[in-house]
Amino acid sequence: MTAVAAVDLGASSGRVVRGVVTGGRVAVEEVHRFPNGPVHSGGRLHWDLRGLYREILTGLRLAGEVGSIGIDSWAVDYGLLDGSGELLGDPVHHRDPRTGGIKPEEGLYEVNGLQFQPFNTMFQLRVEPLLPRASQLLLIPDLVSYWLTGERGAEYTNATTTGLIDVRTGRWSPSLTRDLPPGLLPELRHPGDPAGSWNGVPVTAVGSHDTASAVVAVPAGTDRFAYISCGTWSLVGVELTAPVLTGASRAANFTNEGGVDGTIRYLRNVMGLWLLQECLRTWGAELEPLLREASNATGSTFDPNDPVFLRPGDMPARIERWCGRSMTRPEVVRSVLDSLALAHRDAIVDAQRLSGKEVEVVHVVGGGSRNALLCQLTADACGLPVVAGPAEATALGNVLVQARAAGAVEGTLAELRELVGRSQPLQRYLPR
Ligand code: LFR
Repeated sequence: MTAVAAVDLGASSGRVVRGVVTGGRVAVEEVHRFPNGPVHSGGRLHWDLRGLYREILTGLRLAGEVGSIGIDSWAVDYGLLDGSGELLGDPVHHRDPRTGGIKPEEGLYEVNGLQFQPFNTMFQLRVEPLLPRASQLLLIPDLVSYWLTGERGAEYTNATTTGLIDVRTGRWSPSLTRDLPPGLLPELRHPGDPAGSWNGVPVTAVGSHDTASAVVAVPAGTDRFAYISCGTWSLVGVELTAPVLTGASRAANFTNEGGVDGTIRYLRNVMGLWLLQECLRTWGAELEPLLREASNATGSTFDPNDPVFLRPGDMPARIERWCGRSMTRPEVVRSVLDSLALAHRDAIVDAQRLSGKEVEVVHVVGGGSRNALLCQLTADACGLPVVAGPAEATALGNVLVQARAAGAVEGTLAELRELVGRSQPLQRYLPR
């Protein structure tokens, strides 16, 4: 089959990947990678989306001849268009403090099923000064898709992270969108749907929420698995066929995000490798040597989900303050990994308790699957085997959904996952 191109924008880097599905195997090759991160401007944290778009175009040219293009990114953030389709200002970053004091109202969870995160799109819109001038809102992958094709739509998996979708109907909720300008939210489209074309190449909607794409490529050989999509965030949970909307689930801050093929991603956001990324940025240090030293260091544990860790800034100082002691760099790194492993365990225990789904293996996918110490500590904390890899799960999930839409591969999610398991090197960690 012809190759496809996957555009995958992450919070710390973006990439364009060329993927091929053939002979029951899937392979991806990175053709272009570029840095990403928060940009301070005008007193706000933004994304430089036009800069990213330039890199995406470079990547698509480097990808050569492809039969389809699919785009995914982090969730929640958006661009606003004016009546003539021009972008009104750089998209604001969800780590900007503008939604700091916001609280969810009673009854919200029962409608949208979403964990409370102050940065969910619906809360950002409450403090959005550009809203009166906006005629349409496009989430980040939909905005990139619009720039490529001139066509607008709202891809469903990512749209569920806005907080404005009714989790029972899978459509924009009339009650939750009542106060928004009419027509602000585009028509929904679903993974596999056509989404226009760029220079004659079809653009295909994929699980445009990066976590949705990553979960497609979890190489599970059983239904009884938990996943950790481990990157800037750790997204920890299970896959369900129906949402859990109980009071206990809301209190545990579990989210019911829309997945590919009508699944529910029942998960909790754990602060993830952001903690380490910000430590390294503060120190101006490299990860590898510190990880080696951290394997013999003694850490302290802290709650990685404490909101004090959400914003960019001096992370080691915040961790030391939380733990009430000063630490060497390897000790800080060890504290982060120990604390993440425990938070992974708590989320997996809670997911099983709240959903009734039993888990016998934990799959770690994404960049964090390369962190052997974190994988081992997670296996130890969970008392379950951890299967680590693929690191490129998001790009693989993006590629597979495009390949399936193009007819190059058939199958259910379970079959796509088997195919990933067959094609990608995986590492097993047994609990000690
Ligand atoms: C991961 C992710 C999470 C979402 C967070 C903010 O990259 O998409 O799923 O909660 O970023 O968008």
